[in-house]
Amino acid sequence: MNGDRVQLYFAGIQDRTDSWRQVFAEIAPDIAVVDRAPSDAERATIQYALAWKPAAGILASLPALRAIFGLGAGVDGILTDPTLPTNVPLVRMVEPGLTRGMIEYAVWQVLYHHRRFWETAAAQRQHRWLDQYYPAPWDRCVGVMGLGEIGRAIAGQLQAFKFKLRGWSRSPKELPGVECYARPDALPAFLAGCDILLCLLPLTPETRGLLNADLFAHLPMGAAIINAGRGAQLNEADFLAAMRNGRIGSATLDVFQTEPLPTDHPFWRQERLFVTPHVASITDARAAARIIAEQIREDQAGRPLQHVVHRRRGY
Ligand code: NDP
Ligand code: OXD
Repeated sequence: MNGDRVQLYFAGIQDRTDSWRQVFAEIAPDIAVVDRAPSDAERATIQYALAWKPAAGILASLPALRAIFGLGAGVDGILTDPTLPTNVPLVRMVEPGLTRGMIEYAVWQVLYHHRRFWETAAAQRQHRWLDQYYPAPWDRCVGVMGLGEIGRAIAGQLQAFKFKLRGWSRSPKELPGVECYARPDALPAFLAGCDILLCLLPLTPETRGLLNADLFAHLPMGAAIINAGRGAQLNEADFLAAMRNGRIGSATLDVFQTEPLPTDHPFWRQERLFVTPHVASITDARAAARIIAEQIREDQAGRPLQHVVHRRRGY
């Protein structure tokens, strides 16, 4: 405790520390932020942590920890710590601003590939007037991998454009206007119709390397891929080969195995590949601080936390 205030330790939130400190000071003055290496006395009393890529072992060194709040929707950067306490709930970020950003990004990129604007941009660089043909959206199928908070919201918005929509998830779903598939055995059937594939999966042992040559082979020739899930889901060598042989016609990648993407990485030079620097969406610190402060108050009052990660599933 810091006076009678509960303490929230910032664990590996990197360059966002200043803005998050300010937001908590403004929105939740009842919470004391610890944004540097904690003293021994603080270690003994810190009850909550806000984490993105914490140093391995740091969270295990806090014996009074009651909950870890992930700064983002994906908690893979926290779960990589082998010493992460298993008895402390890990809460992932569900925040309307984060979802809205993902909707904007996904709609922009689905339309970019649907209308082949990558071709228009290439023609502009050559000062070339390009007559383009494109099919009606109802003749184009968009497949959404991951029908969680974000995937569902995006599928809902894409309906306005009248695309044919498919979705794939771990457990079966029923969503209006979306042909839903579940589990690995349904993956080939799901992929077979997807002209534009959008990956919004969390990184888990099951999804690591999932976007590989076997999966690409089930897609229609020339399909577009958009990966805004996690970089480690994509087998980079298989992806480059699939772009070369035309199985993948065009792509957008927001997430990479190594971030920042190394300056000499072949992705930078790939025609028909649009690279964005893990900016599909960002957590709105102000809204998130309100959500975290509310969750802390609920926990202090003995009520359950929301959006707790299922450790065995990994998301
Ligand atoms: P959720 O936990 O709400 O949803 C995850 C979805 O993935 C669920 O539908 C789940 O299925 C499905 N899923 C998980 N594992 C599998 C599997 N093995 N096979 C099939 N489906 C699976 O997460 P969010 O929607 O909030 O976020 C998804 C991910 O998006 C994040 O983990 C993060 O990696 C990424 N993200 C990226 C951002 C960026 O800026 N690039 C920003 C925000 C998020 P089920 O419904 O059956 O549980
Ligand atoms: C997230 C992200 O997981 O920004 O929220 O990648």
